[in-house]
Amino acid sequence: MYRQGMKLYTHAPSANGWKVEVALAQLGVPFERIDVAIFRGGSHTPEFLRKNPAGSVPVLELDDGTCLPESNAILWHVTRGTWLQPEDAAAQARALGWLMFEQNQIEPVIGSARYWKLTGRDRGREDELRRRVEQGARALRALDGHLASRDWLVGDRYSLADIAVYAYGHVAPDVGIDLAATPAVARWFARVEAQPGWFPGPAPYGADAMIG
Ligand SMILES: N[C@@H](CCC(=O)N[C@@H](CS)C(=O)NCC(=O)O)C(=O)O
Repeated sequence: MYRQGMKLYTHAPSANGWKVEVALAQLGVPFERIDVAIFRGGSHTPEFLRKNPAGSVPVLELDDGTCLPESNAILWHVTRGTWLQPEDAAAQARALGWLMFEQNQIEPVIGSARYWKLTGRDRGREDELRRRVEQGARALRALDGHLASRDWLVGDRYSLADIAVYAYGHVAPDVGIDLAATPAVARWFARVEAQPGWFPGPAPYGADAMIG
């Protein structure tokens, strides 16, 4: 069974890494977890860059040495053929659409703004921070419209799409986005958190992440 030897290179404060860990936990798939000290250059060593030239976590290394970077690509791979991935082609395309929405409108928007704000990188970037917070609030309003009449992002059950969008979506209050404006999103966060095997994440940033 190829999954027995999987290694996940990650870092606890990364919600991208958390996505993969929670999916593997909910699927009951064993893996070796390797923490990469990304704020001390751990993801830019020659050895790590051979695993992911982009120098970022998470990376999933399969037991044959194949390395898969990009959290949502990893999610897609580990959920293939499982209850966490829709079966029919149109529903799979819808799930992919949400994974792309997350990488366009959530992770580089709410995720980046939160990273700057919580680690002291917001100084000198106040206008850009404000723009990202506004863009993140708009993304959550779009999500709210979708979730107003349904429980889950795709079809009628929890899937990898919910995991991906929740990861950096649910930390929106850290950048001052008020969830009272998006009640359907707030209810959906609670439903995600009630799923068996769910655990809280990401971990708080450590002292090594702070500047200034
Ligand atoms: N689009 C990528 C983003 C990965 C990413 O930005 N990872 C961050 C942690 S959340 C990282 O490793 N940063 C360290 C670096 O880029 O040097 C994904 O979804 O996996």
